[in-house]
Amino acid sequence: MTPATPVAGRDRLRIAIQKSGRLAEPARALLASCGLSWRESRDRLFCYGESLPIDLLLVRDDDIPGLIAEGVCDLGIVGRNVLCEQDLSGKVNGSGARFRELQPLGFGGCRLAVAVPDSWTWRDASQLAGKRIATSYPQLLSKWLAEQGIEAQVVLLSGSVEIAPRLGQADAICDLVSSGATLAANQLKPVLTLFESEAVLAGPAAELEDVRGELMELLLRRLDGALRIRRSKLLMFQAPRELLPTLLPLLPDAEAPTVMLIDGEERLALQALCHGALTWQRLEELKRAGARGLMVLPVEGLLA
Ligand code: PRT
Ligand code: ZN
Repeated sequence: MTPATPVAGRDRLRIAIQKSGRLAEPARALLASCGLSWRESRDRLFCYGESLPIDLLLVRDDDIPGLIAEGVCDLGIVGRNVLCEQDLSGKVNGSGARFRELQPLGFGGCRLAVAVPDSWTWRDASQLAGKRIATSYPQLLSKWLAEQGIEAQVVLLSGSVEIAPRLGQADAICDLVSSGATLAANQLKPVLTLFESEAVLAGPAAELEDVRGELMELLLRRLDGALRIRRSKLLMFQAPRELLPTLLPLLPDAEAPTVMLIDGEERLALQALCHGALTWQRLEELKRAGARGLMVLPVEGLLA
């Protein structure tokens, strides 16, 4: 593989995303919310950017770090698990990091966990010593085992890892878990979390110097806005004027709220952009503190 040097003459930014699978739709939706649109090609592997010179390459997620490292793509949306596993294997092979995480994207959340048969009485990690552990993430698992000082046999499987103990191929597994339903269906229980993952925007280890660097900056700015919008809600309510000092501390995640006096200045109407989750519990707490007519509205656009 050649290092991440820009391919001469390319003045369009190219982003690799998963063609199909868990991250495919959310990745496209996120990029679309940044104002990108594309013309689909007939083979559906390449999408030509129409609103901006930013094209999509639709590939398998495992290929994304390599495509960035080779300079075939400038950016990619991929699970942190895939990025770190391949980063470690690059380091193990002596070639060093050629890609890096630029921005977590807030979807595709999961964790890499060790799971053991339900029948095990679990105490601690030392029980893994001398055991066979099946995984598709040999680098992340080996690194963790080395850090813990545990000697165990890593059994590399490319798929269906959770069935390995029943087939007698392994004693335990190390695999991605989200709901945990797959583990439970295979009479396994998660006992340790090695690594927390989510979809991330990945880019080359070195900065892009040409026009693509400017496009990347523009995209990162829009992504930042789009991600903030996803987390943000507009909260509105009314309350007696004198309750403001009690109500404001209940809004620690709000940007400087707008407060208007109404009803002959007896009452206030407040609106605040909140960046944390506005749960029922929080709304009930505000109501108990005197807020009335509480309303939570989605935010369509945000420009600081
Ligand atoms: O075809 P391609 O190679 O592109 O896709 P893939 O089959 O390798 O990947 P895909 O689409 O399954 O996953 C893409 C990425 O989604 C992963 O690299 C993770 O970053 C992320 N992700 C999030 C997950 C899960 N959640 C997840 N639950 N990837 C896999 N799983 C597996 C899990 O291991 C279990 O076997 O899904 C199964 C169901 O999980 P539970 O815990 O909800 O039962
Ligand atoms: Zn894959």
